[in-house]
Amino acid sequence: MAPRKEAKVLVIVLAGGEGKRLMPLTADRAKPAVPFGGIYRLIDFALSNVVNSGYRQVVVLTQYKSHSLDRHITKTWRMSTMLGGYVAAIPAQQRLGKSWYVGSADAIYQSLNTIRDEKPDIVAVLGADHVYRMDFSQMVDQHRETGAGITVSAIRQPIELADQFGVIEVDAEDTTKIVRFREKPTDAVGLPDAPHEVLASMGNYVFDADVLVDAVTRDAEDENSTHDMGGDIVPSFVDQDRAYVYDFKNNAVDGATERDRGYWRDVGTLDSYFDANMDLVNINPVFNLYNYDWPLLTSYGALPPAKFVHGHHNRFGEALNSIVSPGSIISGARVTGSVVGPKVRVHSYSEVADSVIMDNVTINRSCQIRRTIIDKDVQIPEGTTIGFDLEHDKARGFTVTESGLVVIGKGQTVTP
Ligand code: ADQ
Repeated sequence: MAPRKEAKVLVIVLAGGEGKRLMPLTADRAKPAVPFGGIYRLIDFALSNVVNSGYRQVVVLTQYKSHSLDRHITKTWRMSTMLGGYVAAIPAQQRLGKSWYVGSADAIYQSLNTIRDEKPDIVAVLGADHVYRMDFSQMVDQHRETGAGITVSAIRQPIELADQFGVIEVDAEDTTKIVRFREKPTDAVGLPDAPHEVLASMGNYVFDADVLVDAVTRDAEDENSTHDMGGDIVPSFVDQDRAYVYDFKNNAVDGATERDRGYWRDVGTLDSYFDANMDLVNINPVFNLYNYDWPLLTSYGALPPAKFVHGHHNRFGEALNSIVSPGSIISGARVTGSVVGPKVRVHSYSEVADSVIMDNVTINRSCQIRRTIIDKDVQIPEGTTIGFDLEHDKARGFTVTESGLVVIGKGQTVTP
């Protein structure tokens, strides 16, 4: 048999998410631009997966507070131009007529000129705010083999989270076929072999290009539609019996270990965002940043290496079970179980535990900080305690989650 022609794949990354539940981290940036793991932004995971999957034609649809996202994409991802492709950010204003779009299907509809210009065979539509490694070419291969109208990638999730996801029910005989898809149901039923789990859509879809063009064009003309990929487009393919599922557990990226295979986190809330950061500093991490066979690409400028300094009165500057980014200096202070971003200073007699500290934060002397997320450009004055007296933390204007996590917004003024 002659080998099948390689499909020409265009990737559309949906990066317009507002991320309300991540406030204050999304106060002045889109959710895909939220820093993660010290030197990354959330969108870097999706884009690294795209590039590592061998795809080079990528458009990123942005809208909400997209300034820092656009800047990051331009700075980090222009190298793909050198690889004979492009990663282009298209803000909502540059698309058809309207200055703002309604739902994710409308975003694609307004960008159809890109598909017409590129003439791809296949379009992969991907979310931009999950932490994972995935080889999309394996999903595209399955799509082409089954002849599906749409292929949706899916992973099992606890049933309590069903109302945050598109929930998939498959045919009992042919488990790749979707028989029902409901967006964020509040009455989901567990899986036959696992009553406490549901099969959740990961928000990644593969289409034949002409099928996608047709689907979003019809959807745009439908006055009853909310113009949402999960809410409208996927169910319309299920109704036509043309929707298939790609099971993420079959995906294998180069260099994956038994332990981090199948890792995928939706970081939609402050607690899940924090937990996913903590996954990185686990002694035996469930998400392995050090897999150089499937590199995670990003950009943080020309910064010097992190430094650990012997501070006052024989205090060692140290970080244990932590990751520390370039440009940071820990001097006579102790950091444990934490993710430390670039250009952070931690001064003598301070202790930081189980926290996420972003770029350019200064923690002055004799501070005690635990279970706290500190966004960029915050100055912590000498002798400040955070994360111990949560009422006091609230009174100072910090966000405190139900689980007792403290969050300080970008540039927020902190009093001791
Ligand atoms: P949600 O993430 O809640 O659920 P949505 O808010 O539409 O759905 O976000 C999906 C992606 O599109 C995100 O990457 C987001 O940044 C982006 N986005 C949102 N609105 C956009 C817009 N108007 N224009 C451009 N981009 C936009 C989705 C699916 C569920 C699935 C979960 C998995 O709808 O079925 O289970 O993702 O997390």
